Amino acid sequence: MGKNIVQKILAGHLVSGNLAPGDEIGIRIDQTLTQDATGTMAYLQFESMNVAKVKTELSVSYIDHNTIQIGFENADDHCYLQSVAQKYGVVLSRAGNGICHQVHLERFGKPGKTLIGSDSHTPTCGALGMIAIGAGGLDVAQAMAGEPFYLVCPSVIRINLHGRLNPWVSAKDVILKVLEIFTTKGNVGTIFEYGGNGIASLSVPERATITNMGAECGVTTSVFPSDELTRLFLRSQQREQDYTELKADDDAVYARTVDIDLSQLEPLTARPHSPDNIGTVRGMKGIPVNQVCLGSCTNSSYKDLVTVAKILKGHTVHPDISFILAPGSRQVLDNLSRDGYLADLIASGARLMENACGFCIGNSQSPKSGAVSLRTSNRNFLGRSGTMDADVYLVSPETAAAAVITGCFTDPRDLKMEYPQVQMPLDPVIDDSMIIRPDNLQSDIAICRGPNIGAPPSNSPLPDVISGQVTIKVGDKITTDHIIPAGARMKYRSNIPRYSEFVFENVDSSFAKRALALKEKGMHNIIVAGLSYGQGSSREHAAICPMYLGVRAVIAKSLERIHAANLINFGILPLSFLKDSDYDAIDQGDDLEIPALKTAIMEGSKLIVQNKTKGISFPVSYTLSSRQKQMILAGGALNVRSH
Ligand code: MIC
Ligand code: SF4
Repeated sequence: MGKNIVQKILAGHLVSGNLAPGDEIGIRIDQTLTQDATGTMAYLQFESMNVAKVKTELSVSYIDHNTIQIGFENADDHCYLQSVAQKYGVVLSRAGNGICHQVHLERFGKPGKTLIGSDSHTPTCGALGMIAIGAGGLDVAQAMAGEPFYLVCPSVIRINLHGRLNPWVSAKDVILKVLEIFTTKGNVGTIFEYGGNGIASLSVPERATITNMGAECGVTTSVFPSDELTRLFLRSQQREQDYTELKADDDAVYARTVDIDLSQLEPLTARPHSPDNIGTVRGMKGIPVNQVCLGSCTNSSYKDLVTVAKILKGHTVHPDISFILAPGSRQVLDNLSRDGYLADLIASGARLMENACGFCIGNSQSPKSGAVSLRTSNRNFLGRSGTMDADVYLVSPETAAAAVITGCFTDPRDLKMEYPQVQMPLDPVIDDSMIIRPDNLQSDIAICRGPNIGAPPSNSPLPDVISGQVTIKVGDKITTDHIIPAGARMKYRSNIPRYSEFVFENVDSSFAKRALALKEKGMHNIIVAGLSYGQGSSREHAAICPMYLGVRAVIAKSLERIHAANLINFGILPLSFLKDSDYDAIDQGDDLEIPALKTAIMEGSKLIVQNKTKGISFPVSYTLSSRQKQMILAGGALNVRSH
């Protein structure tokens, strides 16, 4: 039986388990990436592992998220990251060099390799034919220490792209179509593998838009074959030597196959407040727009930005619109500038931001109250822009440009203009001077620890009885942005006690105080949730901060992959309801008890939750490998290591 691309790469990296969907496997990791907002915690954890140098082929630390530097905290983090990278053999991409996924695609990703990154959009590099997976910082730290990365062996869904996109329809519309088909829930434990004759017209950065936003579906990753276009891209990056061809065997088998005819697609948008709330741009026609943000790790390649520059040439941004431009990398910005397109964008009235995450994570450019904001980024969760009552729509660069001109939602096909067919440059300017490679000769590097750098968090072993209260009951699709907001709060990422004050801030601002008060009384906090709990980002703070507040269990209808792994890593028990009626019967404030935990978990037998307030009990399920059982019992992965 032939192999698909996923099986080929996983088989070449397998260190434990069998490649049978649903089984836990361990894989060797060739490359890691971290970004600053998750990186400080990852490196603090790495330091506690007492390993002299990273053991991967390549580990890169990016500074791209917290670059606003209001107060000393961000700069303290940057200084820590630079010194720790130098000491442990990690490559550092300095602030100003660009967003991790875009830079990794350009400068480091390699077909056939494995990559894990402490950011949920790490799958972007799947565009190069890698298995690139988002994970919590602790998993990345362990991979840097040379340990395998463990995951549930995914089942592979083949997505066949046929035909060619029509003018004004682009890669963003493809992934929005995929989101319409698969939605943001129910895809845990699967990988999307792309194929079909349609991929021959999609350049690597266009493929990257598609793999990037696969993260919104909750899949483990997405992957394209490595083909002639991959070779051309790598050649343009002056690294043709990194190319290897990678394709599925003709008789490869898939769990499911889905066909998308590219020629049938039209401009689409994800409406507020979820990336799977898909509608046509035509259907939104005429809605007044207040802000347009172009950039993020999803759509800020040279091609994306030149396309917009060409559409906007000779136009001035509509008076009602604030037009924000954040290029994905310094390379993109440099080439835009040398080729004259930056001048065109500035002439049109673009407000040029740093090539960093910026607006996408809500730490700048929050729109006005009640605004309609069109963004080429990947997430439009309620409040993520920093403005609670803003309506954020996700759109392609073409749709964004159309609104910049007209001031309202406009199908770009109605612009009555010839579509600018932009090709990726074959010979862009490459300048790696903002990348610091570790100097192997220096071993006595002092780590820079400003007052914002805390200690790696710790938990106590699992008690035999979880006895406490449902401190919060939430509904479906709770994202990690709900659990622990980023934006202006993100500067406290390295200071757990301070950051923990904001847990569930936008859902129930009294949560942190109530949880801490219960903890001080010796009671445990329990979170009750609906479907797809922990969607979105990989931030392990969505586990660490609740842990700090004394949360010992989450009982949900279902949990998303990265968040469930993060909970286990920090000793919080992820449990699932067996029946929706059991979820319905619980109220916030109910006293719960889960007895005889240790033996039950060791034996893998079922757990019964007693609702003391209601006088009822119900069974819950859990899926823990023997490795994860050890972690849960010890109170987290770091405790297992120290024993
Ligand atoms: C995001 O897009 O939400 C982030 C910010 O990049 C996160 C990481 C983080 O919270 O630091 C992600 O996607 O994992
Ligand atoms: Fe940065 Fe936004 Fe991409 Fe996250 S999704 S890595 S915040 S640009």
